[in-house]
Amino acid sequence: MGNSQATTIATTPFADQRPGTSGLRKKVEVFQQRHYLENFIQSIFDSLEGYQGATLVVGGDGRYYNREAIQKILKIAAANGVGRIVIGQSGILSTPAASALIRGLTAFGGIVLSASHNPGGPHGDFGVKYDVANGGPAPEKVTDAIYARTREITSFRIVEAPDVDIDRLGETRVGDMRVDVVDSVGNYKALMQTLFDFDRIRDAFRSGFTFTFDAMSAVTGPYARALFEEELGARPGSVINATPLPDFGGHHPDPNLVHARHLYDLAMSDAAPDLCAASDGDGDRNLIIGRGRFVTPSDSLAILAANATIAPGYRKGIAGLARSMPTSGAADRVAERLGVPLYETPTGWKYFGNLLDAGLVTICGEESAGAGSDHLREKDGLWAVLFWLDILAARKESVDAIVRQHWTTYGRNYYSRHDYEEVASDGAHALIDALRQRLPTLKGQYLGGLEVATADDFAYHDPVDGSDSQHQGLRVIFADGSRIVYRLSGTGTAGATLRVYIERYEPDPARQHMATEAALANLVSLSREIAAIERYTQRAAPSVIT
Ligand code: VG1
Ligand code: CO
Repeated sequence: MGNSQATTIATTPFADQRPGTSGLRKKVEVFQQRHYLENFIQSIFDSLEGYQGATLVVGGDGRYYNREAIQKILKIAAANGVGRIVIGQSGILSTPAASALIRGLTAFGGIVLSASHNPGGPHGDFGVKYDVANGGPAPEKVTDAIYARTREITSFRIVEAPDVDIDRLGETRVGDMRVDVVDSVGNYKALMQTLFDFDRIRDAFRSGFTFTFDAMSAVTGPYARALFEEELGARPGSVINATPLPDFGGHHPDPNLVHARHLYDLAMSDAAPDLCAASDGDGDRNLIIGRGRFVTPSDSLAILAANATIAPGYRKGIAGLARSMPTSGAADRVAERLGVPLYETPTGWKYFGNLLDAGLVTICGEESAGAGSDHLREKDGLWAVLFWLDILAARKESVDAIVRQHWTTYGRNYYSRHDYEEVASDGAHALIDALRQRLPTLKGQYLGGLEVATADDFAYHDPVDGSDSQHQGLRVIFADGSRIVYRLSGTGTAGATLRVYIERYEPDPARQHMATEAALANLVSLSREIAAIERYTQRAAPSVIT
């Protein structure tokens, strides 16, 4: 094969390379250890078959260590006989743009470098995720195989070659492998154009629709500028924090009410634009806030689904909906009314891939600010924002009016997630173990005046490939449909993060306008009592509420 300059380097395994909810995420310092990245990349190749001579896509969210990692990956890929690598210019590809590129090129797969919404910089986080040929995150059986390989690896292969100039567009070579540096934005923009009515959105901006998009100094800046300002005519300056920075300006590129507080404040102020939106470090999440109205991600998913046929790409209707288990049941009511199936999957986008590939679902989403459709196999932040823009342009109503009308029709799912971040890992696991033990005894009990209808440890059976995934979150479901869900995060890099998801359904329009905090107060205190959170975590209150 074309790897004449390849050398084999002896190495020893690292014990901590198990991919989590979305790839391997660790502190930058961990990735900088000698051979740490090399081992993981070689383990990916060792677990795959058929990539010799094939095309792979590589890119990342531009965070610190992105460039170094790409140079190493190029040399390891060349040594392993990859035929061609397509890289986003300067090594930048948003997670959805990488997915679009893999699909557009019918590539073998891709390596995406990101730790998403986690902070960046020399002391921040880094991550590596392998995407398969459908453009989606590798399924569990692949990530399990990669992890198994990392436990046994004894050597990796690498070519000695000069670094590639990844800032210059065009073709070059590493050893015998072809490398194409491509425009990161063009291909993605073309895909969006097939889904939404750009003329209609352009008209809305021309008629004075106002919009602020916060790229949070992360990967979506160049995409957002090209789409919203240059293509669709949003006022220059509508996209803020548009330059991707390796440390995201020292902030968490997490579009939620804590880390994008300034956007929330703007949306609630007298100077509020019609729509405020944001995305995360790697561009797959979205935040939607109308003037005076924050839209919970679970509601946003339901509203997009209910209005889907407005957008040209979905005019024919949707085949089905999918949501992760902790996501609220708002989408279920839309599915019911549309007469289409609703699939409930474990947390993480990798579980949607099979359903999308099989044509069983068209739109899917997660409570963690992720939504997407069968146009890709990743969640897609800018897609969600464009979808909202298209709906707003067509309906000519405010975000607030659309949300309220949705609740009147379908009922409101009050919803909140409480995160207890970076608690001691032992305590967090003990909490989950203890609650899991008690689940069978909870059914039929009255807690805080509410009867427990079911309490279980969520497991998922994939209807397409027949695989089973166990222990995907503990659910306490009450007779009135309220729910408390507990699970441990699979994306953190320090200690453990306990996520508690709290939900209550309110069908009565007269009672749909309470503050979420008040509407959920009883369930929130129950959530702490049931799991004895303070006893196990030494935390009386969560660190982040979204
Ligand atoms: C979190 C979210 C999950 C999401 C995942 C990756 O995982 O809860 O819904 O799919 O992040 O999103 P966890 O295991 O920490 O709860 V991203 O934008 O970080 O790639
Ligand atoms: Co992300």
